[in-house]
Amino acid sequence: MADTEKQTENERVIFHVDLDAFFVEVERQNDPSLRGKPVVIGGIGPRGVVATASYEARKFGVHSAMATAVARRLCPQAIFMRGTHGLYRKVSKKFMNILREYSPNVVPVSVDEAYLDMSGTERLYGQPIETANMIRDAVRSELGLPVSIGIGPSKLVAKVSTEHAKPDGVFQVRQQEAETFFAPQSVRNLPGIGPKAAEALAKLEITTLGQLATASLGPLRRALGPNHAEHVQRRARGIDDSPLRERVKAKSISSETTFETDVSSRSELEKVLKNLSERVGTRLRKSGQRARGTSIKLRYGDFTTITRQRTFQVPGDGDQLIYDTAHALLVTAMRQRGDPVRLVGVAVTGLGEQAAQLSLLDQNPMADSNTSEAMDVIRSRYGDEAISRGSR
Ligand code: TTP
Ligand code: MG
Repeated sequence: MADTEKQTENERVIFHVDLDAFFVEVERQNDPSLRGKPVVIGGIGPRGVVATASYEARKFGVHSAMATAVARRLCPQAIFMRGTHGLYRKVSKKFMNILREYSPNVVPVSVDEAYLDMSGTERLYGQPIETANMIRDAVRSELGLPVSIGIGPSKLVAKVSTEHAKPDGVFQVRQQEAETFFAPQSVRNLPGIGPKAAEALAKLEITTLGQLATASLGPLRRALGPNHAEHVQRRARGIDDSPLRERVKAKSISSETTFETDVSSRSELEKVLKNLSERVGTRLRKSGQRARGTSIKLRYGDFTTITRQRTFQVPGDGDQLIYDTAHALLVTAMRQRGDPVRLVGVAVTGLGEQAAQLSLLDQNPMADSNTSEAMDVIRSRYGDEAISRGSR
């Protein structure tokens, strides 16, 4: 007993704070008639993709990254709208500022999500659950938005707890409970396990975190890669020692495609470039950042690789801006060398808050992001796009 208490005392207290159905709830603030109804926000054109859905619409199976056409079939009575991206960014800033009143260690991870280190704040605020409810009340009264908080001894456990807190709740898991709490859950609930990894694990008949935690390492290494297996297995047991601020935010976001057979047709390359630009744009907007420029990467049949980069006049996050710049780079590169291409990649570079602030000077900063929304091609949350630190 004494041991357990001591262990609990030494535990870190991490909050994972995540707004509920963020885009929808912001729209509801503007238009209260949307409350209580199924609402879907995303691209509304034929290729549109759902950015988010209200919990009323989720009951019908609608979710982020689904084709809007499918969402319409599942829930035809829902209200479909493109949303107002500029507003979400402003609300996001206010949200982060509220969180900063409760902890000096706030690490935003996306527009509506942050980790807070609340270790040792009991004297100041009381028990973690009470503190979490104070924060929720503050967000509700200052922004009118519902928010959920997961509490854990690590970022990992806090994040998984949030899924159990939602919507509009709090959920705490202690270190000693973490392994048992994780065991029955699907491997997909472990952050970092995407559809591909889940598929590889399913082939080994591993579908739950409990099975993953006890699987033999040999096959696991083959399925997940030799460097990942042990790390993933520790996480499946609810173990995560990573510091709150792991690394600086991604300075670039990139996505690339390798062709089965080398391509020299300009129109085909343009089509792929457009698709990659949209993917990268979606990730960029979800991260709440703006970019200073775009780069493209071309690998030719003989494996020589070139990259070309161009800075935007004003930092931005719109698909059209990214594509136009990438396209200009492609045209120039093809003029210099018209050989068949094996791989093409697009990246946005120079991401950051500063880029976002600079863009406020722009007279019409939101125009392009709004159009992009209708074009958003949102893959799964842990899709195969690379997020790199901009070393190239
Ligand atoms: P999430 O926090 O993942 O989703 P959510 O806030 O809508 O719902 P909840 O947290 O209650 O599950 O993402 C925050 C916002 O980011 C979301 O409102 C819309 C946007 N988004 C996308 O544009 N594309 C996506 O694929 C995802 C997951 C989110
Ligand atoms: Mg959210």
